[in-house]
Amino acid sequence: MFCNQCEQTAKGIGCNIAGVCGKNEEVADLQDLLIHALQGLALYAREGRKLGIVDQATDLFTFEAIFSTLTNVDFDPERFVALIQRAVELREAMKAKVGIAGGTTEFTEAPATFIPAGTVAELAAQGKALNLIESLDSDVNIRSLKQTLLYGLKGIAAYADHAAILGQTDPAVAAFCYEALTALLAQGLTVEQCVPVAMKAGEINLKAMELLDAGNTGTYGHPVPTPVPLGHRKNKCILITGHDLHDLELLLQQTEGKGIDIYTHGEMLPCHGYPELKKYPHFYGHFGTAWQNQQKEFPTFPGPILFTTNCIQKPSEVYKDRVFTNGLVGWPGVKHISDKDYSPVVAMALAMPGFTDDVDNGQVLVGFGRNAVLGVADKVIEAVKSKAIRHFFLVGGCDGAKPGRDYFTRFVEQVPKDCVVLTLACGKFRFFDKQMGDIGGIPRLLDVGQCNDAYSAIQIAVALAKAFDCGVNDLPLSMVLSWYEQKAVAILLTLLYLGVKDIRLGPSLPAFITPAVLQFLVDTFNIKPIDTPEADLKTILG
Ligand code: FSO
Ligand code: SF4
Repeated sequence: MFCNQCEQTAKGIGCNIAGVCGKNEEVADLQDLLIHALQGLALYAREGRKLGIVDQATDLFTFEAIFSTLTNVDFDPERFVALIQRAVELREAMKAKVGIAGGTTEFTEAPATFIPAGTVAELAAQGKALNLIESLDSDVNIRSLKQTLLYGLKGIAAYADHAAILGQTDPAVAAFCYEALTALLAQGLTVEQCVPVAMKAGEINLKAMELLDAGNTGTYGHPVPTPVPLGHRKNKCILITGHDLHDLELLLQQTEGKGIDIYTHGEMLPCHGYPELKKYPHFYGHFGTAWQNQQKEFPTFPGPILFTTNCIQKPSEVYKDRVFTNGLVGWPGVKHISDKDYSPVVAMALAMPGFTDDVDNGQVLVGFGRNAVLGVADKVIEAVKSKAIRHFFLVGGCDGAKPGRDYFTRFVEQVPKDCVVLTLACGKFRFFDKQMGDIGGIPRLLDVGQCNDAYSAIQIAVALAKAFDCGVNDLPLSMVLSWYEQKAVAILLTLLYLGVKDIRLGPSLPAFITPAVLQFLVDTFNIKPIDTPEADLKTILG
């Protein structure tokens, strides 16, 4: 195996024996084989597009299959076997349609004719033989750019899948997925050919995030500022984690009137701000912090835990029998719900003690999506003009286990009192419960939402730039971003596509970025690695 798609990759180079995330060699090889199989499907689907053949089921499968290979989503080999076989079935079905329509069906690329082996071990051997990453290109810089595209694609697929679940699709997103998967097969590309495809990935990701925003706000309303208890109350309980709002809604409906409180974990925290979710009286509070602390935090939760999407870590024996996976998430030996019927989760919650006392641990405020922030735009603009607000910082992105991530806590702690911090994604847990006060009624810490709500943050920046009649880069706004997995790569590509400059990135730079590619990013976008909070604040604020 060789995998370096996430920030915690072994030795900052690559996982080649087993994943730091818990992914074993077999699963890594199967994931590579799935990408290969999808490239075969993509060759025909791209051809089909030219002939007006669009198959929504194939598009959705492609999103799901790519999303399954994203960090911390699915660790179950059996599920990858099924996905590989399905990719080949869909490839053959698309090939037949393209043939009937008079299109090209003779492709010489290996994925076009790939035949999956019969057993899991044989399939893993097929995946291993691919040397997927090395085979992208013999030139390390082209390989680096292609990896950037592949990982950005994984993020796009995740957002597109979330949006599709809420009925929001755009055929252009799947069309790009096919373009990108086949572009990865092309040999001998130049930097000049690779960079526009990566920028296009940023553009398409913006589209995918816009669809997801429309799905979330269209279905559940625009988030409104909402206090969320961090303690608990005496009652039976279920913990829900991941990112999926639809799964949460179904769980709320299926637990209504049953004497069970629902608590969010990790990236589900911002869900408390959505009117159509917060209306349920048993949607109570938030438990724990970011994904990397689940092994430490889950043992003390006295109820079952439902995973909707990433990030799952190897469950310890202490709480493994209380974990349920759902949707694309999988861990071998963990109960999986494939039909959205959460009655086994409900039954377990009722059989368990639940919380037996009331504990007040304070509260945090969520719900500052674009609608809420721009609803007070006049106040914000006035505060900037009167110099009551000197600067905005967007401090967000993924959390993770690396020690260097305390940079983000220290950064926010040192942000001067006349500045406002916007945050999103699980990186916020480094400082989410800090009492930062307000500036003339505007809270100094504004939670925009999940990583999935990066679109909202972008819209806030664009609206402010319009109000001040300047570009986003001219605003008193600095982005200090933390990355961990591939949705963050997609968001970064979107910010670069939008021409955002001077982004600070940490805690370390992606292992798949070569020095030459980094130099290109520095020269073109002035991206910089984080330094110390003191030095960065000094540079930014002059
Ligand atoms: Fe965090 Fe995990 Fe949301 Fe990522 S939960 S790390 S960017 O998957 O998705 O922010
Ligand atoms: Fe390693 Fe990250 Fe890949 Fe897991 S996803 S194998 S930790 S690089």
